[in-house]
Amino acid sequence: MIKVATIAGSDASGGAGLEADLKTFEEYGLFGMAAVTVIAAMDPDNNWAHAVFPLEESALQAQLETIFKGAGVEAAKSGMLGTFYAVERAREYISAYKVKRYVLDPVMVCKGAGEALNPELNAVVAEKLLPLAEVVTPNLFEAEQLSGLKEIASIEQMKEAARIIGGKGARHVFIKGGAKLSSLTGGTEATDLLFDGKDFELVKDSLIRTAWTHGAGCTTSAAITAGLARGLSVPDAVILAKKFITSSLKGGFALNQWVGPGNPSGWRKDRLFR
Ligand code: PXL
Repeated sequence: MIKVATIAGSDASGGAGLEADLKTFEEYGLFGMAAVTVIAAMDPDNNWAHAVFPLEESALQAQLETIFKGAGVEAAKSGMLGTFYAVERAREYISAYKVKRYVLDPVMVCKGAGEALNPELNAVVAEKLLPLAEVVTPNLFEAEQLSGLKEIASIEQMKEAARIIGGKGARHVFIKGGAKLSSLTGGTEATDLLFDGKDFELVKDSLIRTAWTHGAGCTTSAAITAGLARGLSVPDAVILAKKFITSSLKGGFALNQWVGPGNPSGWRKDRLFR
């Protein structure tokens, strides 16, 4: 059995966070483990406002011991970390246990929540975690924050951001232009960019026009992690993850009036009922 772990927040609504990660690992036939950093809950009586409850440091550390010392992993990802100590503990365990296939999802926003989360953490995440990352998976907003570029609205600007972020230590930078880049450029496909420190590769798939995208970032980085755990190269893991997220978005649905998650099991329906 191939073991894989996520260090991430719990999204009680099930669409993002470690719930999305574990569902995705399962679809790849892997054994998923999770260290919870924060618990996110949403208020049905107040427009689905997000509340984030950090776990105390000793509880996080005990989970990291369980996973990295107690079991070992082929690959790991981190998602929402939420506190300075979670960033530091993630760094400590990923480096002490020499997790080479580490995917950094630099979660800075939640779709629907509207505002940036923990902006004070971004510089620390960049400094401590980018140098460990086999792949970092920013969306356009996160790529702007990590690169310092004001606005990324074209493939050329994505390339420039990727060069800057690669210069901060990540071995591969995967910037998700997705539907947002299409709407900025009038493109007809969802286009992302992979940079390996030298060459660029555009990664495209059909644009799924949907509002039900909650958890898409988490699912994408989990799928890349899962592919790496299975021994795929980074480009192959990214291309497979792109197909996976397209199916997941096709399977998206309205959970309620505020939010709609993708569905990581969407690819099975696609395959069975094509
Ligand atoms: O989609 C970003 C995200 C990541 N992790 C957790 C979340 C969210 C957004 O809601 O709740 C735990």
